[in-house]
Amino acid sequence: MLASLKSLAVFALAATAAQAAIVTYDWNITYVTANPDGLKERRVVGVNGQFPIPAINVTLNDTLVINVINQLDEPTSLHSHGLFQTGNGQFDGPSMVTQCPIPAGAKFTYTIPIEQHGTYWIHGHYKGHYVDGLRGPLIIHNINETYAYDEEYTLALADWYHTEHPIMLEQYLSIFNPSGAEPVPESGLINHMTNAKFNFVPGKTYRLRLINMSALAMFHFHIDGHEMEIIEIDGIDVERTKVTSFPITAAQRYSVLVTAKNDTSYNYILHADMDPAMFDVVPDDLQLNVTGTIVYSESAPTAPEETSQWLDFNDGDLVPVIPEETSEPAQIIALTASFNVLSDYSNKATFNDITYVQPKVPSLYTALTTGNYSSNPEVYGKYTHPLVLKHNDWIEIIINNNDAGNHPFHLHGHVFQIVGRGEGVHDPSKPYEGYINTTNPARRDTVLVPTEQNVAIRFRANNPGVWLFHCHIEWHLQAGLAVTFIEAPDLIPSVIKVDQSHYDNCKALDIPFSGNAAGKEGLDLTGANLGPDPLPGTFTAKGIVALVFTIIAALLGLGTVIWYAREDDINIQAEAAKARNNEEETN
Ligand SMILES: *[C@@H]1O[C@H](CO)[C@@H](O)[C@H](O)[C@H]1NC(C)=O
Ligand SMILES: *[C@@H]1O[C@H](CO)[C@@H](O)[C@H](O)[C@H]1NC(C)=O
Ligand SMILES: *[C@@H]1O[C@H](CO)[C@@H](O)[C@H](O)[C@H]1NC(C)=O
Ligand SMILES: *[C@@H]1O[C@H](CO)[C@@H](O)[C@H](O)[C@H]1NC(C)=O
Ligand SMILES: *[C@@H]1O[C@H](CO)[C@@H](O)[C@H](O)[C@H]1NC(C)=O
Ligand SMILES: *[C@@H]1O[C@H](CO)[C@@H](O)[C@H](O)[C@H]1NC(C)=O
Ligand SMILES: *[C@@H]1O[C@H](CO)[C@@H](O)[C@H](O)[C@H]1NC(C)=O
Ligand SMILES: *[C@@H]1O[C@H](CO)[C@@H](O)[C@H](O)[C@H]1NC(C)=O
Ligand SMILES: *[C@@H]1O[C@H](CO)[C@@H](O)[C@H](O)[C@H]1NC(C)=O
Ligand SMILES: [Cu+2]
Repeated sequence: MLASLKSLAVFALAATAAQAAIVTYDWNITYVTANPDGLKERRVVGVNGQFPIPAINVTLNDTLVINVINQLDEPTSLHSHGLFQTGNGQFDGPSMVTQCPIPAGAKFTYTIPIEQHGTYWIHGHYKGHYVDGLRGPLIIHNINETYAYDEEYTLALADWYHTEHPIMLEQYLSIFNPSGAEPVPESGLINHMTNAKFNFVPGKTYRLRLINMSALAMFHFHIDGHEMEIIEIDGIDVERTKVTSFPITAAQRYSVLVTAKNDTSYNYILHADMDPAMFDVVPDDLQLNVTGTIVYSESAPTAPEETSQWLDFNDGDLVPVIPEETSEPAQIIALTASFNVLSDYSNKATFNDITYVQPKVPSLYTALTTGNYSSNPEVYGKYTHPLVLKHNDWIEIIINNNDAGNHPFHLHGHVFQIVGRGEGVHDPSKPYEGYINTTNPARRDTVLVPTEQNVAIRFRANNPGVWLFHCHIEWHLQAGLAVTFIEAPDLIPSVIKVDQSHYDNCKALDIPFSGNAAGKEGLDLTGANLGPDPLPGTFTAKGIVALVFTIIAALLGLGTVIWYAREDDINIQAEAAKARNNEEETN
């Protein structure tokens, strides 16, 4: 059936060749020097010597071709966030999941048939390249848009750090950071600027496409003097919904329609307020409230600034224009997210006590090369946290957030329905009680699960491939908050075709590209990458640090100076966490 679907698609492409175009971008991924917040010049990752990187602009049914030359001094890869990549999972992008990364100096071409429309983004999926700047809009126009508007603007919201990601990552995951405090950004930016301007002409209707490209921050969006109507979330058109403000978490997208005023007597501020609840420490000089300007007339004064109310807006209330009914799940998977100091003494993230560790062979290549072992989760290695899904089953995932922070979870290769929300960690031995909506539920690809709450999502396993499911706070992904869905593994070899150019990446980097997670045959996993495991008993973070330092100090014959310095840090973090909790209570 899949084969015939595929040939149908090829036929349709041929039949409509007049409209459907091949849109090619040549992207040299390069280091660039930039100072986007005007506070510090630094090295960033850009494209063709430019930063911010150029937006990609295509139309439904086009084929997007990106010719990459990696001119960095380390490997890289690109993920087109939110695209289904049906039968095309070899181009999804996450390093060591669906491909070997592109080596320094190498060329690689992503070929992506466009089967959706709406607002997406493209970003690096190798280490933290996107935090260092490799992130840009990927806008897909519909052949006929669902809603009429005159003009459109894209607003890429992002947090910005003055330090390069690898340096911060090492500190974040070090044993000196047992509480897992994330690096706090120095700035928030709109379109990688501090003073973005958007020209409005009286009477016209504008579509604003908002993309949150943050590594950490959550924003609340609001425009002085203007009402907004939400019409799209994560590529899904929704019924017009009036709002004065809404939150947008890392990796989510919203489109809003805004009707311009009838006169040009004022210009107006638009606000993207970063939510400090996500930050362990809020430095005095951090500008949490990022602004831009709606310009009616260069000479007009700015309308008095409003303070927006942050609304407790529920994306589950948004109604998709094209309904999709849900179905009773054939498989229910409960995943509990926690952060703990693990057996390597660093603070790591786990789903059901497993922290994600990359395999030696990209998981997709394991699915392609292990024959009928590919349906056995063991071949993917315990620490990729493989979950095998049967073709066309409805899958329900109950995501429990057992952590003090909020987490935006993203599924590759799908949109999912938001069917339930509840308090606390759901007990899997009991029936789930949090169902809120099984009638055309809201669909999207990234959902926020607030602290100590759970969310139930559903999707149909109709896209054979290997799809990562992870927290989109980059720090948390690096800390291991991910699982791997192995969807319809029996069909993967007939649906997904990987050509030599993919394996050339592996060869150049000396990465094996067949066999199980250890690069061996059958279930012989000797030599597979292993992760740290939960520590036995009830170690506290502080107790562990004290223990580690006692050992290190003894081994190195160091005095107590460093230890006291670090203890101060820990106290500062504890104070910050306390302040944050108080703040959350008063909100
Ligand atoms: C777009 O592609 C789909 C399937 O590939 C096809 O059914 C549809 O007719 C195409 N639309 C246009 C306007 O070409
Ligand atoms: C990319 O780099 C190559 C080799 O340096 C150069 O020939 C080419 O013009 C560059 N392309 C773009 C789009 O900058
Ligand atoms: C994007 O493409 C559309 C349709 O092809 C075109 O009308 C529009 O001007 C393009 N926008 C940008 C920013 O290139
Ligand atoms: C788009 O709209 C035009 C004009 O109304 C119509 O002729 C065409 O069939 C529509 N195309 C699709 C794919 O709906
Ligand atoms: C983007 O998402 C992050 C993480 O959830 C959040 O802290 C930040 O405020 C968001 N930004 C916007 C503009 O919504
Ligand atoms: C602008 O003027 C038109 C016609 O007078 C009116 O229908 C419309 O509501 C006005 N729009 C706004 C945003 O005030
Ligand atoms: C940011 O904006 C919010 C909402 O308008 C307001 O409550 C808060 O005080 C502002 N924060 C700062 C630091 O200005
Ligand atoms: C469920 O979603 C539908 C459409 O998406 C909406 O009309 C309805 O109000 C929602 N019901 C509940 C209980 O949220
Ligand atoms: C696996 O496939 C081989 C042939 O390729 C077959 O002989 C064997 O019985 C199969 N094993 C299982 C468990 O299906
Ligand atoms: Cu997270």
